Order: sequence, then structure tokens, then C-alpha cells
Amino acid sequence: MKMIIAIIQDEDAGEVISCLNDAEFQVTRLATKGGFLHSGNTTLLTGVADEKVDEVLKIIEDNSKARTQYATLPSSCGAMHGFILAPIEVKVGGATVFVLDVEQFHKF
Ligand code: 2BA
Repeated sequence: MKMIIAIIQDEDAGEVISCLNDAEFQVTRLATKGGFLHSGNTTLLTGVADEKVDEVLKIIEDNSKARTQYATLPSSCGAMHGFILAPIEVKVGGATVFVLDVEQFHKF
């Protein structure tokens, strides 16, 4: 069994979850925040049989779009500490996905 952890954009979460549910995968949705942009994103946890991993990855890939965001981040370095720097263009997503081995799985 594997645990798939997928960090996706909030805008894509509804569609990804619907498609996973339609394909009979169970999902836990967490409201999370990126450490760089400090904006909200969504983290999905899905426990699946090994042979189902590719199917889940395809659903996530097909429904997660890359988007460009503009961020004005305060500098945290040296003499510029605290100054707001010029906006930077950042390409976010589609999805950042980790696939982990599950040692045990229980439902009590
Ligand atoms: P954030 O940390 O808010 O990052 C948003 C986007 O900003 C990233 O998009 C990337 O394009 C850019 N970025 C992040 N750190 C940067 C840096 N130090 N310098 C320049 N640009 C930087 P994605 O790579 O698509 O990541 C989207 C979100 O996925 C991230 O939001 C974070 O919440 C998560 N994530 C990405 N890689 C991760 C990793 N290795 N471990 C844990 N979470 C990760």
C-alpha cells in the first residue's frame, strides 16, 4: 500500500477530489499554506493499493493546472531586511506529489 500526498492549488481541489471520488478513491483534504508564497493551498492524502498509484497520479495530473502568480516578498536578508522588493513572477503547480510506502493500515 502507498500513501499519496499531493499539494495542489485550492482552485483545483474540488475537481481533483470529485474525480478521485468518482473513481472510488478515498481522500482526506487538508487546508495548508505554502512556505514561500504564504498563500493557501490544499494537501490531499490518499491511501491506495500499489497497483492503483498510477491511476491516482493521472487523475491528479490531469486536473491540476500550473498558474503564474505575482508575489511581493519582504527581504529577509542583510541590510535589505524587511524591505518590500519588486514583485516577482512565480509559476505555481500543477501538483507536487509524494508517494510513500505504508507500513501498516488499520480502520478500527
Ligand atoms: P510555496 O512554498 O508557497 O511555493 C510556491 C511556488 O513558489 C513554488 O511552486 C515555486 O514555483 C516557487 N518557489 C518556492 N520556493 C521558492 C524559492 N525558495 N525560490 C524561488 N521560488 C520558489 P511549486 O513548486 O509548484 O510548489 C507549490 C507548493 O507546493 C509550495 O508552495 C509548497 O506548499 C509545496 N511544495 C513544493 N515543493 C515542496 C517540497 N519539496 N516539500 C514540501 N512542499 C513542497
